[in-house]
Amino acid sequence: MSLFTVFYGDAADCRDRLRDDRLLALVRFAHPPATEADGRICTVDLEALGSGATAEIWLGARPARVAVSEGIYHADDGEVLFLHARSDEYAPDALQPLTAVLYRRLFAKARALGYPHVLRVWNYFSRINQECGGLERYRAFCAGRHQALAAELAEFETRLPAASAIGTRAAGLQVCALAAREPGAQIENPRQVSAFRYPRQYGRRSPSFSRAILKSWGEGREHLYISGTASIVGHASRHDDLSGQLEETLANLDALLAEAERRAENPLALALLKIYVRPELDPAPLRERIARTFGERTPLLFLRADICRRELLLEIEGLATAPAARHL
Ligand code: 3EB
Repeated sequence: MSLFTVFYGDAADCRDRLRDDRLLALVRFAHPPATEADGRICTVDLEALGSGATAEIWLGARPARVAVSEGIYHADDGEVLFLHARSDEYAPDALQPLTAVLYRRLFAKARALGYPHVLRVWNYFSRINQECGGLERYRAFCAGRHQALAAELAEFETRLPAASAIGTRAAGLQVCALAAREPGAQIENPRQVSAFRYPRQYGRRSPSFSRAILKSWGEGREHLYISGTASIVGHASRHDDLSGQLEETLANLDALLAEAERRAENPLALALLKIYVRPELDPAPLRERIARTFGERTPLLFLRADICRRELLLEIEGLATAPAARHL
């Protein structure tokens, strides 16, 4: 049985993609963002760097059921559900309640559609490191997310989705998510303290996410959704230079993949990597080093973005797949 796929492409070809009735979503990275009439296009206000890849395409295994209801875009192919929503910010210091409400709405929608298990969430909002009303906006976001997930999840610590939380320039909170009918399995990184157990120095409410989610879609089809991974060992940020942070991040990805392989039915291989780099930095050395590590065959998407801890310069997320889940 075939499975939905996700791959990188050029947003300039999106007209062709939109003719495909299996399209679940086309996540376009562009600064400044253009407004799109087609709900399947989700524009994220981040500048893509370099060679061609400016969009992430989610393609169902069969024709998608697509709708917008109660302000939430959703598309499913019977097996997987993609959700997308955004909330305007009515005040810069109200990110906590805004996040809590948007998360509750997303989870309620996923549940109502028959996909109660949220596997993976992408969070985008502006001024991520800025203090507003005495609280850094990333921490306000974490507090709101914690509040919602504590209410939504019966087994909070073991059922957290994989996630990324990224700073954009556009105002408003934007959330994309992937959900399934049956749960995935939590994978934590042996080199890192679980984010949901970070000590209080990183915020009153710890970041509620799993390092990765290993999802078996049956018949040997497995996906590993890898959360944003950065130069953190234990709970502390390491290195103040880009290349030092990159090496540590690669070691973290290695350890996480090894941990997942122990739990997977099949060998996993990296299928996609997305690299978020601080806007003021030159990503060229990163590209070389990453291509050297993973081979020219792993598609890479570089984005200029802010990272959730002030001192972090880059963050890498990705998807790894088992052979049966590959058909491209
Ligand atoms: C970290 O490991 C780095 O708050 O959703 C990475 C991935 C990070 C997701 C999130 C934060 C998040 O703590 C930052």
